[in-house]
Amino acid sequence: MNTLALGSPKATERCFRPMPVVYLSLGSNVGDRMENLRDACRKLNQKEIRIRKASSVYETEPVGFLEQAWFLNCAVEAETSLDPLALLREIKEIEKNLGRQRELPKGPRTLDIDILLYDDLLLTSREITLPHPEMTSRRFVLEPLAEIAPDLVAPGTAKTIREALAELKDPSEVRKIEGSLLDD
Ligand code: PH2
Ligand code: MG
Ligand code: MG
Repeated sequence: MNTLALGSPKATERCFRPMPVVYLSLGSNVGDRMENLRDACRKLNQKEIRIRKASSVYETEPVGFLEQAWFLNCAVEAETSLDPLALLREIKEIEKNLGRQRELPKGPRTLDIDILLYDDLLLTSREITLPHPEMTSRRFVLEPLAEIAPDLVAPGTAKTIREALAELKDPSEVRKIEGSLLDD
């Protein structure tokens, strides 16, 4: 076979390899929470990140540090050409631009974007752990995620998101509210 006619394997790979798919959890409990989430989606789409699906928005009881306002949370599925650390850097930039300061751990925040999953990657580094170590223990993460990816199995686990949600012990309250992030 004339391999030259097909182009180099590298070029072929570049054409056909699907983009990595990531799942993000977004949260806000300071200021105009809905607008902060909308703004976050707009800004993500301005980077090398394409949102493909967004869950409903949920009003959620604070977990961890209880003396703070309720959050709005949602989950999104996106494609990105960024590697995990480059994605994390862009996310930090968006959080900073939305007025987030480094506050109390688990305390109030204008915008928090957490990378839950990056393809099938299992990664532990100083900057990031994938999958997000607390994703399957938090109702405010799993309920929105189950809406957009119920059959997904996180790498390193044997359960779908739907099953993880059914077995979840977290008693905190999570209520779906009207309006989607993508109604603009
Ligand atoms: N984020 C936290 C700590 N606690 N609780 C809710 N309900 N939603 C959040 O997004 C959240 C939280 C730290 O990032
Ligand atoms: Mg967080
Ligand atoms: Mg965070």
